[in-house]
Amino acid sequence: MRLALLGTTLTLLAACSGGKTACDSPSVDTTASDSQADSQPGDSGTGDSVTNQPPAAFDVAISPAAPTDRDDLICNIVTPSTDPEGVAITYAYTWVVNGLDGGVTTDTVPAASTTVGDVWTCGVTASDGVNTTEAVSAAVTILVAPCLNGETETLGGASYVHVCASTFDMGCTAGAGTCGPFGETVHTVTLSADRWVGQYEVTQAEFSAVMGYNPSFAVDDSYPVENLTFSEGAAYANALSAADALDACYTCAGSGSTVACEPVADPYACGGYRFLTEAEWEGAARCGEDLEWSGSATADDVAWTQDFGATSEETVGLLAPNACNLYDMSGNVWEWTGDWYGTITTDPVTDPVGADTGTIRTIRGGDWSHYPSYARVAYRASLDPTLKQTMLGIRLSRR
Ligand SMILES: [Ca+2]
Ligand SMILES: [Ca+2]
Repeated sequence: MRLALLGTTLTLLAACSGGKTACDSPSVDTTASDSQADSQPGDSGTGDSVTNQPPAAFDVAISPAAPTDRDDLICNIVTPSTDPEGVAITYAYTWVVNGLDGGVTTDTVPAASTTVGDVWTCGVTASDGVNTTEAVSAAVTILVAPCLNGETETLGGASYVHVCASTFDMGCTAGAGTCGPFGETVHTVTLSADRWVGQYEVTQAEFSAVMGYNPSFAVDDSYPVENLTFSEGAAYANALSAADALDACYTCAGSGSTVACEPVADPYACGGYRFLTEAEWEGAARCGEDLEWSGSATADDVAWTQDFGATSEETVGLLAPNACNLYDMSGNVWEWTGDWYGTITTDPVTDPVGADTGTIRTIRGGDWSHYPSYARVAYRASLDPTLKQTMLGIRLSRR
């Protein structure tokens, strides 16, 4: 009997030799005539000798095995199936996410379709054209991608870049140029959290759209907003926080150009939009490099300064960015930081906040009207926070 079956099988195989289409013919099943105990689930036909066996068992696995939301998911056939009759196997993919149809029918789920916390499995059906055999992968859970310096994200309607937690030397380092007279003491700073930092100085268009007025002296939508007090900038940050239902990082009274704002006690604990601390500003400006200006050892590559002979600030983002994809950290307009200006010592510090109290706040980055030396990453300056300058603007940050 086995011999007879084998003979029948060989006959059918020969009939299939023209290719898959021939084997798919219903006549394959109807030509068999006897009733076999070795009938297999998935065999079509009428309980006959079932010479057409389903594809052999096979294995599939998703790579990477520990994906993040930055990875495509790829369903790999680890051990291919084979068909006992030698018919070419075709595979069909069904992805399941969190127990529901994932809506993907190819071997790849693009990263853009996954979300942190999703649990994905890949089901694959091997077919010989008549019979099918299925394999299901192990489940993978989408993890949070590790911080990547310079990765961009739109927050509050503006472009931000990721600046990852780091430890770096701040102040008068080897690459920091001819150090200024204002306490650029070299010390090691640890910033313990990743942050999103505004890719550009806040523009006049962005500020006026939210605040309803433009305090700037040289008016142009694409220019950085300038000529505003620390508090006017803080009020703008609070407005963005309110729009995104985040913590307010400032306590403010009044409105418009006469608003008065004070920062919350611990800026690092605030979830809303705020100025960078001085250490955060320099860490972002350096972005792991030791260059005199933010992104270059040559000022004119990256910084609008007096070198260009301009009569006002420039459109943001026209020169080269630094390693974190940040533009105009050096030059164009100074930027308010959140710190009271204070003396820096050589002690290593973690998440520093500047002086406890003060009357002047630290500003950073130099501007279009001053020498390039003011735009050095280590250069420290300060201003009474109730004052405003046509060469002083803002850049915001949030966690
Ligand atoms: Ca088969
Ligand atoms: Ca700047």
